[in-house]
Amino acid sequence: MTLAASTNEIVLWVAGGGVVFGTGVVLASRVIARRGASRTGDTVAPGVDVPAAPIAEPPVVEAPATPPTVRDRTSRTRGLFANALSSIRGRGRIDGETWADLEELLLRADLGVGLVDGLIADLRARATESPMTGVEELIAGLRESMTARLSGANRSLSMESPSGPAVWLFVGVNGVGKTTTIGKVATARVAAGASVVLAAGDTFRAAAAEQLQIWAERSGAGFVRGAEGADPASVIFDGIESAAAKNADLVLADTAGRLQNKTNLMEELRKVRRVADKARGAVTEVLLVVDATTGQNGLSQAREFAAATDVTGVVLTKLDGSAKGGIVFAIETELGIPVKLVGLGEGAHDLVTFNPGDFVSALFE
Ligand SMILES: Nc1nc2c(ncn2[C@@H]2O[C@H](COP(=O)(O)OP(=O)(O)OP(=O)(O)O)[C@@H](O)[C@H]2O)c(=O)[nH]1
Ligand SMILES: [Mg+2]
Repeated sequence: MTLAASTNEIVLWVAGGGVVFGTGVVLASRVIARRGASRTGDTVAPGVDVPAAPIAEPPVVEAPATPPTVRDRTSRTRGLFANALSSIRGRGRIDGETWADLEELLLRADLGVGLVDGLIADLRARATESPMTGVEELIAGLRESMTARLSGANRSLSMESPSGPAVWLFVGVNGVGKTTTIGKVATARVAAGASVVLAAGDTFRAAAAEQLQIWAERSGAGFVRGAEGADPASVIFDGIESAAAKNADLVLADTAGRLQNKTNLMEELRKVRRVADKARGAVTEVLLVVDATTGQNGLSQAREFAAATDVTGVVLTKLDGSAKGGIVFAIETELGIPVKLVGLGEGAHDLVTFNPGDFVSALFE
């Protein structure tokens, strides 16, 4: 038996044991991974003995008196901007180094080469058209161009289902924060008076359903799960049917993390979507969850997911721990998918609607 400890929980691996909940203690069984029921294309070979993933019990965080803000929680990206802008201001005049500093700042914040080139070219064109009086004008110009790149997107989340509950499907690669985001969305929607059901469509990862169940209990949402290894599409279908029978407003469907380059798993997602549409409800959002700390890597994942499914919006998680907040600009301008929600921490209330004005001011002020 091995004992592992993390900041939020203690995890005990016990041979052949069941799952037991205690105060901050989760016991998870060691499992034989997917004997005979393995998903081809996944990284785990059939019949290989691997430890079950620990149940990622979400930390209990008291509801804050005021909701978290992007400004409070994005200190790493803001720090990057503050340092670069202060050294540009310190030099006082626009010269070759100024342009190089700006370019470096934008690249380090992970806006991506294409977008950075575009922004710098815009600024240079402006400077040529009417010579800039000083660095403040240059910085203001950059801020304006960046704001413009995020304007006009429709960031609303639709609950318009002609009959039955609206269904929001959460997709993305492993560990990006899909289940946690569902917990946060459930918390907010239940508090706003909606009747919400969580459907445990991640039937692959051991303990995934238990993790979602904890969120359902904490948020006051209903919960539907299937057997481990069951077809995710049928579990989500059952979840929608059960929600429809209870006149619920919203189903939040979890899915297993998957690599975007595994075509069979992407096909499985399409099937989930088809089957969900056949149930007594309507898929009104397919939300791609992207981890902001992965920067440009997250962008290429987003590109593949968008090609495989009709993604309606992005949830950008872990912006609180990332210096790569510029990925917001890259996702929107290069993929044309609106960032709708932003994750600012691990707690139930650490999710906000993305507001470009607030975000850009947080970077520049
Ligand atoms: N700091 C921070 N941590 C987050 C955020 N969102 C999720 N996490 C953490 O990221 C880790 C993974 O979250 P999960 O919700 O389990 O991710 P997932 O995408 O469901 O993972 P799989 O189901 O394994 O694919 C957990 O430790 C979460 O607490 C966020 O916005 N900020
Ligand atoms: Mg999950």
